Amino acid sequence: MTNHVTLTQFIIEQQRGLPGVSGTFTLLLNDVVTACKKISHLVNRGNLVGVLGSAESENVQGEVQKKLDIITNDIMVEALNWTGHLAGMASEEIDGIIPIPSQYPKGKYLALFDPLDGSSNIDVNLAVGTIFSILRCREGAEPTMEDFLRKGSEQVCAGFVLYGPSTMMVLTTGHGVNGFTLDQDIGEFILTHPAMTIPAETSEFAINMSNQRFWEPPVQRYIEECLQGTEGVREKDFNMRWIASMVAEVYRILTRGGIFMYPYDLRDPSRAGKLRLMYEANPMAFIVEQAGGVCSTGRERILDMNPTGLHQRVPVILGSKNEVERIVGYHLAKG
Ligand code: AHM
Ligand code: MG
Repeated sequence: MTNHVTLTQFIIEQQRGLPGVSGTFTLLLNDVVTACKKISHLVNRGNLVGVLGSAESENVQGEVQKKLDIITNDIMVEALNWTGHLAGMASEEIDGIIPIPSQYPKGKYLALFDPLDGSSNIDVNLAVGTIFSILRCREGAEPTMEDFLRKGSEQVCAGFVLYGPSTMMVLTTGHGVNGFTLDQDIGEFILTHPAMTIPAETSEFAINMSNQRFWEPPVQRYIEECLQGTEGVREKDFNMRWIASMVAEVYRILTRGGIFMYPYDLRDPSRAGKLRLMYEANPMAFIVEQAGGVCSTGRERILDMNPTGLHQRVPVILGSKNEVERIVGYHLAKG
């Protein structure tokens, strides 16, 4: 029989070698895994269990919520709030800090998550995902906003689960990136994609072209040069993908390279992009950098940004090193 490595076994063995590790982190990760397995089951059952469609409500950011946005948020909160491993949480679906109910013990970590990323895809049966970020917290005190608003470079762990043809978890604790496939028969995530790396070169880009007229000149220039193909300065043809689900785009880039952009948008300076720093851009940036890629706003490394709000939006340009660096170069050339 093949000796499969489960996610729990992998994390225990990885943590064993590290100084000052108590095992709490492994238990916390198991809580996240439990929640994601529940979400995977619901996403897979779809309308058999009546979870598709709009909830006819809006979240704090004025976005129409799907029923599953609310259900998956509740699953995450209820799986994480009682186990004693967290001091607090934050979610795309909730305005402020989500406290740990007073009857439960508090732990030394904070979890930030987007429970159902790409939820516009859910009703058309396309890929969605869960993104999470783990920060360390001061012990013994109720966490404040200051405890949450920390640079992405301070994350101790980041991951996402892609609910696609297979359910996959991709994880980093700052020692490379590993991918695990959910074996539905035994209910365990199994290590199937060890040491994932992003090739530095690519000929594939992902951007929502319908926003083209709102992009800044450096992004206009980059995409125009890609579209010119062999007849332009790049002297090669490019391919394009847009899944409208960041988890699926990042997973594709982790497996075959590529570049993904939701760039600065000139429409509304108060919303400098679509994606949220704390629970979308930061965890993805940690994963992408650990796999050898680059993640930038075009002007600044995402992981170096000083956060100003839980739901702050930022421009995101991530993926294969040489291409992201080229676009950053175009931004710098502009001055
Ligand atoms: P969401 O968190 O509300 O689902 O929004 C984030 C998603 C990303 O996964 C994806 O890259 C992007 O929104 C797609 O946006 P668009 O619908 O403009 O193509
Ligand atoms: Mg999202």
